[in-house]
Amino acid sequence: MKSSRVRFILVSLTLLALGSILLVACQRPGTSTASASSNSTAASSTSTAATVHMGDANFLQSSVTLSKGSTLTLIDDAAVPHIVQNGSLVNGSAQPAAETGAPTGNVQFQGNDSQSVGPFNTAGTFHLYCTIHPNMNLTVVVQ
Ligand SMILES: [Cu+2]
Repeated sequence: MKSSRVRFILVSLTLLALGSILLVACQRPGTSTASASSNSTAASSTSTAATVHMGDANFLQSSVTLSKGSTLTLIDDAAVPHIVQNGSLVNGSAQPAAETGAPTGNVQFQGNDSQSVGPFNTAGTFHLYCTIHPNMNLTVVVQ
């Protein structure tokens, strides 16, 4: 009687242990993805909803990192218009570009407004500039 009871307890414990191992194994893909994306958030401020502010004649940061498929929100903090498009300014002269995966066309700001740009569905490095202001460049890194 006693030995069969001990055996029953041992079998139950083994099943419990196996069950919890299986649970951990099943959760592993989700947990590792979450920790990977939070790591990159800490390292380079990767986000699914990145935001860059603009001042009187500049972007308030020179580069932003987005995760693939996400949209960039540009916020005009000044009462000044901006016209943002693909390309860059080199020594104040406009070099329009047509980078594959970059947004096409102008994104226009009247002042104290915001627009979303994208989505950026291709990984890579893209360049945006303002056609009004002579040194207003933004590098967009999509990962
Ligand atoms: Cu501008």
